[in-house]
Amino acid sequence: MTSDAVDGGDGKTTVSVHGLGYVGLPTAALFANNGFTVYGIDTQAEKLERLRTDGADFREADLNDYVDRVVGTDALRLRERPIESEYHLICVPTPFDHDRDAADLSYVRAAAEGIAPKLRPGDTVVVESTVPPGTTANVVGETLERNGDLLRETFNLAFCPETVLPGSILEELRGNDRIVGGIDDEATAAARDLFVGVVNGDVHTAPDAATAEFAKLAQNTHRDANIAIANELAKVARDHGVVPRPAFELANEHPRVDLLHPGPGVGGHCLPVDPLYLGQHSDHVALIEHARAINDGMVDYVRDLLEDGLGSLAEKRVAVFGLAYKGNVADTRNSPAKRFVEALDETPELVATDGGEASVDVRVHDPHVSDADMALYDESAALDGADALVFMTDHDEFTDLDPETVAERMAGDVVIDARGLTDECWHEAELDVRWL
Ligand code: SAJ
Repeated sequence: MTSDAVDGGDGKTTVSVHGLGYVGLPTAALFANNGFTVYGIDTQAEKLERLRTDGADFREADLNDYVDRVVGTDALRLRERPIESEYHLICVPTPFDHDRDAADLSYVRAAAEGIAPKLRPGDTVVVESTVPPGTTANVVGETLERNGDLLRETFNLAFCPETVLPGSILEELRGNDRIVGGIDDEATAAARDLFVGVVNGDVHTAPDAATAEFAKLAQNTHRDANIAIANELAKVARDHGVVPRPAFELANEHPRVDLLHPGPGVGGHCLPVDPLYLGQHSDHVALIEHARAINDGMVDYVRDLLEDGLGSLAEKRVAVFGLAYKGNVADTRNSPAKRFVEALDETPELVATDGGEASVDVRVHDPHVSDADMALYDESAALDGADALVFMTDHDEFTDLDPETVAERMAGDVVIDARGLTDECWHEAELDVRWL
């Protein structure tokens, strides 16, 4: 053992988690809470310092406790540089580079470069970041070999996709089934051994790493495409004068029909991006790309509904309820609500009643979001005197609103419900509700 080859001093299995973001931090906490000695590696010193002093910056109650219990203890040791470990989990971001039309694998490469010199025969590297099929064996495998002393046959390399669902991170991390696929049977078995120790779900083995990588992308692509058909059918329903959601509920009475919920589009760190990875080495993605375009186009559709309701946006006050990408989370990554607000703010050529230039006064309210780079209003400041109210996120707080009170507080009567939060009572309160 070299000077920095720490085994926790107590014979516990050592796991290094590379990248302490939305996926890595809960993953590190999961292992640290289950009897492993965990090294939380992140290249950002400020992030580590924040973790040490303030604990987790997640806003999910259960998860905070779970993380706080181990941060700063011997179970979870925070470090800036890689260290020798039996297992290395790569949990770094893999954003989509729209200019190159390809996944940006620079963080994955950098993590592998850091791990390579610390790798010992028999150690196991597991990629958790979502990547195009072939990345684990080719990009990660080659980077590890090139930057270290070991040949691929001497260490284990596998892919095991993360299953983090904002809003239920802890529950799903512990309870979901996992898929593991190694570059050979030994690697698959080594990665499987690790996860069976911490998850309650089944750990399924894939024939190879590429199959596991593909399966992860297929899951999120399936969901994105199913949301797209719900969105398209909602628009068609409206063209026929049919309110979409009640019609969907009836359609779903069929045992083999399960329409998802229409909405203002798809946000978050996974669904808007993962389907694009499938197009990297394949031309057979017409439906997948079309589904992406339908979901991205929903922001403009909601904007059109609003403009139809108000006649013109000029000099109007619009209350937007919800900035997070989905209900009951504080996460605004790729949020359709954010794009909607930006589109309203940038509405061109609005003319005031006196013939001058006009703008639209957009007031965003989100009880879950506090760190957005746009101004946020409390409920009254957003709602009182508004000409229109738009529901962009299905937070529980919004379903508790009383339509009679809302009607009294607003100056106008237009309500655009892109999330199915309101019912007939809102019409009875003489509000002009337009449902998606
Ligand atoms: N949405 C709809 N209609 C629906 C369902 C969702 O418009 O019927 C929208 C949401 O409002 C949100 C977006 O889709 O903007 C995505 O939300 P989500 O809850 O479907 O999924 P994510 O992105 O939070 O997490 C997904 C999950 N994948 C699947 O359900 C297949 C999660 O299990 C994965 O762990 C996660 O991606 C991931 O990390 O890959």
